[in-house]
Amino acid sequence: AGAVNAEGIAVNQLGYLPGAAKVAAVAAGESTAFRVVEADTGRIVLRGRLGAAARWEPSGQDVRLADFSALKKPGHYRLQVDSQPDSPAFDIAADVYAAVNAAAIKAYYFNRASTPLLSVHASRWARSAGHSDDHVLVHASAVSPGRPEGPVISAPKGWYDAGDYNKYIVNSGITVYTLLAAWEHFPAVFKSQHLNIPESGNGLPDVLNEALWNLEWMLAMQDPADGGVYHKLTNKGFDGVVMPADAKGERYVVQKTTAAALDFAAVMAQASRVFAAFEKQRPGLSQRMLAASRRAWDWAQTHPQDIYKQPPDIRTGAYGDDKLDDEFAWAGVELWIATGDARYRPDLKKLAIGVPGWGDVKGLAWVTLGQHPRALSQNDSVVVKARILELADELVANWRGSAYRVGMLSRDYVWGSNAVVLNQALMLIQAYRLSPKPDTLAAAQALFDHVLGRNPLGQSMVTGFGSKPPLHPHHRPSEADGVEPPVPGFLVGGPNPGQQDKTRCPVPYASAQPALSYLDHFCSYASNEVAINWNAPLVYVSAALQALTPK
Ligand code: G3I
Ligand code: 9MR
Repeated sequence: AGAVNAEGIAVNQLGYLPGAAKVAAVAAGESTAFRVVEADTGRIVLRGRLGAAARWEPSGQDVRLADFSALKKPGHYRLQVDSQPDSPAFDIAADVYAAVNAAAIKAYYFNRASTPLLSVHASRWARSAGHSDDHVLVHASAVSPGRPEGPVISAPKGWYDAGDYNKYIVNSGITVYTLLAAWEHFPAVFKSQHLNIPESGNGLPDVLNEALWNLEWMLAMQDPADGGVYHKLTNKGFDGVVMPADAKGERYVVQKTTAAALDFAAVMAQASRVFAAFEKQRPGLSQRMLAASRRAWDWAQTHPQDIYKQPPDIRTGAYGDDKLDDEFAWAGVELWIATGDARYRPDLKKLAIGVPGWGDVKGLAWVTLGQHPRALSQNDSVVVKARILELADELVANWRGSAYRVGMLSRDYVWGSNAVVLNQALMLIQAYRLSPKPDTLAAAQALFDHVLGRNPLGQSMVTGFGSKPPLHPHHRPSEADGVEPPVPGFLVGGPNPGQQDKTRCPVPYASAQPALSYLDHFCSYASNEVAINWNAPLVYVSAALQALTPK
């Protein structure tokens, strides 16, 4: 860390698809020209002029852009500017994002609870099982009035949320939705993908096998007595830096909330749609999911405002959200599309759009609506398209107006900013699917590039990928396993000027600037943790670019 080197050339460290928009960012200096050379021979393959120097507000630095989209020939290259260090080497190739897409899904396997990771699947990151979660106490906050206190439930499987070992329904909702949406929108990317997980080869695509690991846990989080859904399954406090098998704290399910019920209802309705096509492999599953979804929805109708309130003896993540109209709209849309029953249909004219995140899911409703034109009336179709394009216009304008050619504004750099980046890209991709304009895809590509190294830190934000990947994520297994490289395929949270962890860190952040507030140190849970909801748009966007970029 320390002073930020404002020199250098930042590129997507993986590289670019042949037909993609290709932009590098260069710290502004005297030079006004760039060249692209073959990394191995130094032979010049393209010369170009740099754009005018301009200040990028989120980093406070002056930058020039190099557009080398004209170079389409597959190869291994570097970008050069006089009196600057060369860019990292990168590829132009038709399969340049296949490995990161596969690893980003496999990362979920690495975060599985209740099962050992065998070396045949997990290689050097093999580990013993953690958290059987078959003897979970129902916390006092979750016991219904008039019912006996202190029952025990079984809710095994699922993924650890992040660098901690707890399992949260709210965060699982958007995560599983995004993975299933990737499958629904771009099945060709996943059909023959082999992730080498225990279920591989069982007749389901691996992305669905992996999603099922968490869906099965989610189903167990619904109280069969009333259809309500527990907010989380957790320890009382965060574990120390130990492997899952050595984290032996008592486990609790805590409070049934409206947000949990609705996120659950939304995802189960979507999953029932997806798994209807796999009735042969998983008989009855689709119907079971739809029934679970309806019950959770019904529970939410009679408990419309049960906000999560962290009990005094529970200190783990809250995922608290007191604004629930977006959850109602999203669950309503999913149930409406899954059943055709107009009773679930929200008033689309009154429903706003936005970039989704765990606490704001209305954007997901629009994603689903955009995917199901045949379920919509003529009028609805017009509203859906208008709303999605309206958001995309705003995001494209931010991209066009950005000196860095990345549509992130200073205020977008929050805890988990890398997921803001990729969820912006995800929403642009929805617009591109409805109205394929090159700038829309270029703006999405730019955001993807940003988390793969085209940023002023020259930092790839995905473990195991790029020339400068994160080495010390806030991920307990990666820290405790004695294996030098962290578990691969995880997107870290990214720059966050909140720096909520800074008093716990022995070294300072790179800078206070929004886009530079990042620290590759285990201490930094506010900028360098991993999380299931952050990885999901990485899966989605890497698949989408592969599927949609013109050859
Ligand atoms: O909502 C306000 C917004 O109005 C304000 O403008 C903005 C300014 O910073 O802050 C917003 O609140 C932020 C909130 O996330 C919503 O995005 C808080 O500052 C920020 O501290 C909060 O961060 C959350 C963090 O937990 C702390 O609660 C992250 O979104 C969330 O991803 C993270 O999740 C944790 C789990 O609790 C535990 N497991 C790990 C996981 C990842 O770190
Ligand atoms: O490891 C925890 C991480 O998953 C959370 O996102 C973060 C914020 O809630 O908290 C981390 O745990 C820290 C705790 O809050 C304070 N003591 C140090 C813990 C990190 O090792």
